[in-house]
Amino acid sequence: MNGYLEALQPKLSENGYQKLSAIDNTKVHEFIAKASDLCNAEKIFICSDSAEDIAYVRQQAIDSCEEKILALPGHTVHFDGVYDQGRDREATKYLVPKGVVLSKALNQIDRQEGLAEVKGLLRDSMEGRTMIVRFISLGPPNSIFTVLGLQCTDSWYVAHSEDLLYRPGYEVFRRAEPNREFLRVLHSSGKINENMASVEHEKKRIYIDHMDNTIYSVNTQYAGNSVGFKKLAFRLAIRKADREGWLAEHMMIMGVHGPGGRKTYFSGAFPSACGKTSTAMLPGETILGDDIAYIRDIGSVARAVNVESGIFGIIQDVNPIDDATIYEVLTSPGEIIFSNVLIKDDKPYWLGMGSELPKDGINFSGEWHEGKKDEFGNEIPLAHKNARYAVALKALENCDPELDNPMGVELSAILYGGRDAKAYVPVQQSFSWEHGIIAYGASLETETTYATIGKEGVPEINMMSIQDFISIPLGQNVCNNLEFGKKLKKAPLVFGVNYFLRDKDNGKFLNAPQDKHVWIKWMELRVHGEAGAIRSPTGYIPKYADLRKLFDRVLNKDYAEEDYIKQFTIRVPENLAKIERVQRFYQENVSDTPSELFEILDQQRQRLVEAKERFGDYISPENFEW
Ligand code: SPV
Ligand code: MN
Repeated sequence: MNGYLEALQPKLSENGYQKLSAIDNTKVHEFIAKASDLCNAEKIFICSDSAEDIAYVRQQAIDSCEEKILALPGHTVHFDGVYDQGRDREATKYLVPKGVVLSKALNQIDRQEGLAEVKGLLRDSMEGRTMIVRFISLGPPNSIFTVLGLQCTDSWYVAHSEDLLYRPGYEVFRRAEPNREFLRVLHSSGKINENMASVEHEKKRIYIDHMDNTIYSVNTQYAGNSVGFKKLAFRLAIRKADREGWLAEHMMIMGVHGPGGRKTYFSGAFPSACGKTSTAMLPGETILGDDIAYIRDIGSVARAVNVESGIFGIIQDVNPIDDATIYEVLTSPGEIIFSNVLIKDDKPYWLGMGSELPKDGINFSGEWHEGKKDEFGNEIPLAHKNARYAVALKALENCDPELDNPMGVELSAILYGGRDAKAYVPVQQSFSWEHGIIAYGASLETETTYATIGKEGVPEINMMSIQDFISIPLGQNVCNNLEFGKKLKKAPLVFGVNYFLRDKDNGKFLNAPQDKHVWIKWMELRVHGEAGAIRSPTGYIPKYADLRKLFDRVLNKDYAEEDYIKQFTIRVPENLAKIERVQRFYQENVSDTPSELFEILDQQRQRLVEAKERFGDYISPENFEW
């Protein structure tokens, strides 16, 4: 027995003590002992991932009132505080040791100062509470991809969510060598009110200490800030991947089903609320992951795993028309945690669900009725726009069978999708790996959305949709992506998609949400060399005849040529302006930008200028078939 185990013994049950002693890793015991000392937990519960422990965690989430039972079997609801409804960029900081410089685009604080501050906030935060300890395997266990994680939290809701969203890791820790590396998370909800929501939002802190592979999170419960293996450990994984020569990406992974029963895997990076989950959940396709992927070069092929094993998805606009598969899951029995929806008669309601909505109920603001105002006089919506659900992938009929393949799946295509009202066409294929990484990935533009706290609709560059999580110099991330593909025998094709293009005259969206299914099927044909394309200045774009067939086959829709022309017209001024913005962003913010980025953007500018000289500002796709 080591000193840490000894110190922990009084707070553990006999069984808990046995479970913890079975893990032969002093660093594990040390982290738990220090966490418990700092937070002054009354008791410690070690979750071994046995059916009994899992059931206990779920029951405690209900008994503690962090979750309430809903009408359908397996459904519960959790509410986060009014000021705790999304990831919090301002409260999230990297701890930077003296003498180390991080990109100025990253929110940061001196390491010593930050540690003192966050530990001050965590001190005694678990007085009278139980600290729950969870062991997680990020990626399938016992695979080259596996990264281990350990979280201490005082929230049963957080512990329960981890059960739905991650693979169990206790047995992996138990069998691992004594000095096995792992990521650490310490979370406390801090002071909570009668509704069990964190109240001291001005003292919310999420600090990332990469020196110690540790994340500290306090005074928050929103899962994106508290479930450490979501975006918090992801930030540490990006550093690890950088050191070890692989990629940790904010990407979904899906199996796209093509002619003759073949299946082709795509991964896709989209900023929050830009259609990532609904792409991965398209009816008839299979989902392998919806948020975070680890990608490695194995035998000169890009192979990917889902870091997680569940979905923490946005539940706005999920209805039988736009998101049939998810809608079906959310309205059927099965284990689901809803958060920040409206509850009426024990049933969940959300914005854009496609049916009549109640005029009152309980939501994140407490008792709610139509017209209720917040303290600033703004109307409180029925449900938060960033309301979410947590569900295990295995509970879904469309879960891809390769989810736990320790070798991952071979990626044939990578998608980058932004929120671009003006410039990029709905779908295009890059001329090369490098062109795709730069012109689509590194140039990804979006608008801030409700998934983070702050103003909505502010345009911004969100490099590879990873900007909020990047923990290495931004230019280094571009280089890592460029190099990764250059080394592959056959790099995945790179596509840019844009579900948010608007009519330049009336401002209306040019596509219905379902149209993305056609783009996916077109890309699948491109991977197999079964669809033609037109070379435009910004990439290869689809031919009308191919899309027409696909619209008919996939959506049973007549696709008018006039719509095609509107959607695939190359808008030269808007594209030139985009290049300007991207260049300026890298020039001003990213001192280590590789020169290849500027060269590739210059080439794109050149192609646009030449096309403009021949055809004018707005160029219908037919013109490019020379
Ligand atoms: C996202 O916003 O990208 C999410 C949810 O996947 S969160 O856990 O908040 O990051
Ligand atoms: Mn995400």
